[in-house]
Amino acid sequence: MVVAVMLVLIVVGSIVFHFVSPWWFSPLASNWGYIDDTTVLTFWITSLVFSAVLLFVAYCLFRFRHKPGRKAAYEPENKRLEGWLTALTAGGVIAMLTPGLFVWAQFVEVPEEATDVEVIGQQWLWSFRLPGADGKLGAADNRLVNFENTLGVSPDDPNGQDDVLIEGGELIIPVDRPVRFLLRSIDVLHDFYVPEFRAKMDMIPGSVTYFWVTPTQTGTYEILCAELCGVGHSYMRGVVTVVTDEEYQEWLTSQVTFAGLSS
Ligand SMILES: [Cu+2]
Repeated sequence: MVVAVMLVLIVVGSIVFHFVSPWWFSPLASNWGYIDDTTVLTFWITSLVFSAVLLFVAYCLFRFRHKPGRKAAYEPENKRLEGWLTALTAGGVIAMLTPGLFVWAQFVEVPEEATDVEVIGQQWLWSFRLPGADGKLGAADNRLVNFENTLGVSPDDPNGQDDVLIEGGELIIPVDRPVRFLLRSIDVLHDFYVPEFRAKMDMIPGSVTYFWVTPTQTGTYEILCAELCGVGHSYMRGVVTVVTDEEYQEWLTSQVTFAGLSS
């Protein structure tokens, strides 16, 4: 009986906690509201199942509690019940996975007009490279990394000469424009994550991963590393500021280019 009451309290407590909890999504600042929708749907389905299972166990504990002389009925097989439970479970899993597949299809399809911005992760700071006036990023290779060329930008690629390099500083991007983040790591695994954008991706040394996002709100957001990358992992934070297009153009032209740095 005590256990049955405890189970009911756990269900009630979990629901109350869900609604009064201060730990909820940070305000959305990108086009990825769909990701919130799929998360909320998963919450609904898993909490319904969680509550149903616990309340059922509590009911059974109460209904079939010990009484002198009462004997348990042995029923190892029940085809009908098994059929029902299999169908319900399959339905729940499909309901959780299907919306995710639709969102994923959009997530991997980068809009043609997206601007490339390179993000470079290293123990334990964030660096960025933005295309200059030509709108194109030059080639880069981790094998070119040295003390003068810390991000490994190819000095021979003409497209890279006007690239803007920001080492360990603040990333500025324009609002309402799709951005494709090209993600590189020059040492170990990292993961570029801006909670307000609701998107993240692992960065793998030797390859270039990517995701795209359209920031929809101006403001300053924190960049986190979401992949354990050594003792400084929790300090690996950066800042991205989303500004209006005019502010962005003004800021971009005031930056030093790769050619300017190497001359
Ligand atoms: Cu990291």
